[in-house]
Amino acid sequence: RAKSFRSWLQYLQKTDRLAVIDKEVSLQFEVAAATKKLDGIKASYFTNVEEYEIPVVSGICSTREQFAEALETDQYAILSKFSEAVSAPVECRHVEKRQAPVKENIILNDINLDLFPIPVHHEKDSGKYITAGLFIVRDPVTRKQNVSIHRLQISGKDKLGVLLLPRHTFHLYKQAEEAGRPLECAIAIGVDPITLLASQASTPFGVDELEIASALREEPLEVVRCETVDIDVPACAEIVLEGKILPKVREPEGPFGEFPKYYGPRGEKEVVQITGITHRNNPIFYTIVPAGYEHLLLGGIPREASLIQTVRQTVPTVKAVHMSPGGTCRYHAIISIKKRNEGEGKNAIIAALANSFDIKHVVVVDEEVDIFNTEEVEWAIATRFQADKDLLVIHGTQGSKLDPSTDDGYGSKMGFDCTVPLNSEPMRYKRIYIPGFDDMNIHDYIN
Ligand code: FMN
Repeated sequence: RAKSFRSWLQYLQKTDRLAVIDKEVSLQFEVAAATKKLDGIKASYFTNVEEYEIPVVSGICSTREQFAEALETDQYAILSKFSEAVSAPVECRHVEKRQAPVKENIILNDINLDLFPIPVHHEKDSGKYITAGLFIVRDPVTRKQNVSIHRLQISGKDKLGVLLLPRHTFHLYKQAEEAGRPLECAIAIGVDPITLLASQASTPFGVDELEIASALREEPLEVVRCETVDIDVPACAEIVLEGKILPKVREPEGPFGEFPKYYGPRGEKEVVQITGITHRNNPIFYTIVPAGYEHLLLGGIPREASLIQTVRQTVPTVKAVHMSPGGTCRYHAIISIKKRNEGEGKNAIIAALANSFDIKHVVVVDEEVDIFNTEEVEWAIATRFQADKDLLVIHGTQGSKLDPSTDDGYGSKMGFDCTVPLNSEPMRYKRIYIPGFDDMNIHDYIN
């Protein structure tokens, strides 16, 4: 069901989680607004987008349950399944161009991105943005590909502005630029939800996220070589833009409404020159509305998979981790542990802060607290935490540059150890309980 974008849409439709919107909608805010109204409830499929024959889809995975369904597992096993795939990637399978749906239409001349219905999402955005393209580049030395998602501003009919934060794609681009070369890239829009999630894996440099997608899918992902660049892309993608990031060229990009629900600033950014376009017959354009659950969870789940492993190295009894949506699924980590030794709560905080520079606040609770229930977590902070001994503050650290309360990322970190002291006398932290409550069916008592 999650092997291609289209099969996933069919599955959502069959299970009544796809809202087909036939009313004419504007690309300017209206697509984003309707998608946001349905966020976490249904995916949206806009059949009638102003001046376009091509439909727009958004919100294809906006709950944790949907990611679990795509991965054919349950919510609690997502992280272990994801971690296993990251540690054992599987090679993709190359297919002939004639077997690849994405090659049904090939455009090499008169490239014009106006062909596609690309939305403007938020009030102060600088213009139209592609937000859901897998950005694929290749390391010329190892020939391994790297996959991520980057916001892409439409800067001209064949030109995109791109935000490359200092991670793997940026590193490969800098290497190329220092050698005076462009970095070839391909942008695959409309891929299955598993491949989308795999693109967000936190991996060591040199791991190809498409191979992680193959491991997660439990069968090799079919890929096909591009027309104008030496890059392999998912053969079933709806649309592929081929191009190169130009060396020594920077142009204005932004502002753009980002995942923390603030605007990332306008600045001089790298530029992608488009050299070719391929797309399926009757392509569907896919967009992610920034800061929606789809965006947050896509980043959050792979981060959780990496976080639990890091914490486990220090506190083997870690039970669960949660990057909560209120913390943008990036800045807040909530961790439950079975504390066996005094001090392990603080050790878990330190491990979590070391896992990712994005993590800013950590809450550690005992294993019986449901960390996916924010009221339970707040209750643990309210009743199991004293600031003079349970608070850890670290000043002068690097965090997310998109957190407006930092000075370009420079700020502070904090951890709350809300675990109960091991030597506390038994009644002091005993939760109140009404015997029989759990097994009671209230409908046996009311009409
Ligand atoms: N990372 C960026 O550097 N720039 C972006 O504009 C950007 N936009 C994103 C948009 C979405 C919808 C999502 C889900 C993620 C975005 N990211 C962006 C995060 C990267 O795709 C992600 O951190 C990725 O794992 C980086 O991969 P890499 O370390 O292999 O380069």
